[in-house]
Amino acid sequence: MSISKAEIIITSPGRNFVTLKITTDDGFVGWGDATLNGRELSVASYLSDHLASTLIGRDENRIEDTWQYLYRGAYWRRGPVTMCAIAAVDMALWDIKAKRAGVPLYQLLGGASRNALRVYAHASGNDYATLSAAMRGYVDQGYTAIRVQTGVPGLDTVYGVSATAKPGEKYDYEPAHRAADGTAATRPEEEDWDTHSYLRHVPQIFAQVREEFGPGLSLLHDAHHRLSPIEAARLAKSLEPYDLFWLEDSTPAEDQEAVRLIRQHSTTPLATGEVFNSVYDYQTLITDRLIDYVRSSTTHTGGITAMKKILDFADIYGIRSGLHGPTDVSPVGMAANMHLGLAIHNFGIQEYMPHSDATLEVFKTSYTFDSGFLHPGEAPGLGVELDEQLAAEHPYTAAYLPVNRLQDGSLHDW
Ligand code: GCO
Ligand code: MG
Repeated sequence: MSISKAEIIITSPGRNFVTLKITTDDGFVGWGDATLNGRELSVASYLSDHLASTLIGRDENRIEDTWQYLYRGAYWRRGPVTMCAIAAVDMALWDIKAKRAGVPLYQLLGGASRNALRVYAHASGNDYATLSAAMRGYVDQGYTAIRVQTGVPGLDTVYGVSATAKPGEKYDYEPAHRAADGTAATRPEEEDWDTHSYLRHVPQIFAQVREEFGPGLSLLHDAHHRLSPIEAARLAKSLEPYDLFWLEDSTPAEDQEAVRLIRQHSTTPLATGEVFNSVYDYQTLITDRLIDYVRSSTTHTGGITAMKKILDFADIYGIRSGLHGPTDVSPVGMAANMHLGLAIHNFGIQEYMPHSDATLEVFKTSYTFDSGFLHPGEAPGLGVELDEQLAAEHPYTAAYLPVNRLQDGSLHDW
């Protein structure tokens, strides 16, 4: 049995997704997520111009060897584009292997270690009343963990805050931006940022949240790489009274040593890694126990094969998973996260931003959500099938994540 076709499908049901379809010579089909938000076509080109032809004729059962061939064999290795492309191949091959065996993928990863995956939702508001109503909506749906993002007085747009979402409603607070009329964007939008106002405001919001929602609810917060090490340390320290589940990505991701400073000053649990793409990005963070949760997704980190190795490495140090699950990870990538999360012992929590209805018409999923818990379902393989005809009705439309500027006009991390 070998790979006979490798096709790349680009579709935009509400937002852009790149999906790899691998077909075997006896007709099995596997799907892999290759979506890199705002840089989608680079991965599509990597796959179609450089990888697809090398896959034809390969034994589809040799997943580890194929991974090594694409990673070690490339010479120019790592980086988000390469690792997303490898991830898609890896996911598709696992999908095929499990379909051929007739079992849901988690069975091949060791079987279920738990009944379902505890998830966290995203709540946000420009003011406290809006945030609190959004949180209430999630609590009513059974969520026990909520990410809290707030507007900041004096700033127009702040990362993670929905301008339009109603409580409990599905929303994409940050689809990569398009032109106002929905047509292709030519450049990113610009947002503004002021660290001092943010650091002053956020602890006040968490004080109100704890006061209203009590001690039991797990609260998370994402600083989205915007702080210097000492600012991040101060934020982590000032949030200690509110007992966070985690503080995410407070400093720019390249600098693993920056996290040491935060750790020295605070016992607030730390999560990082959504922009990482290799185990080496975690090496110091894990061995020196500088983080508590691994935040990558299978899509951006070389697939299930690579992510499982990172999580096994983390497990030795008592570090858990908190896999990245925004809407720019496609339903295929989310399913990969879920099967892995169900199987590993050191699962922590899964991020869950439900995809839009338009997305879920194109990607038919078999996973289920019930009272704050997700399950990947029992369909053979990953349990997601792409409707190619429908996908073709949603052509790629250029879109970019925003950039951030300080009040003096200089560029800041978004
Ligand atoms: C998160 C993330 C995302 C990213 C997005 C960028 O914690 O879910 O920060 O929302 O901003 O994946 O493409
Ligand atoms: Mg994040």
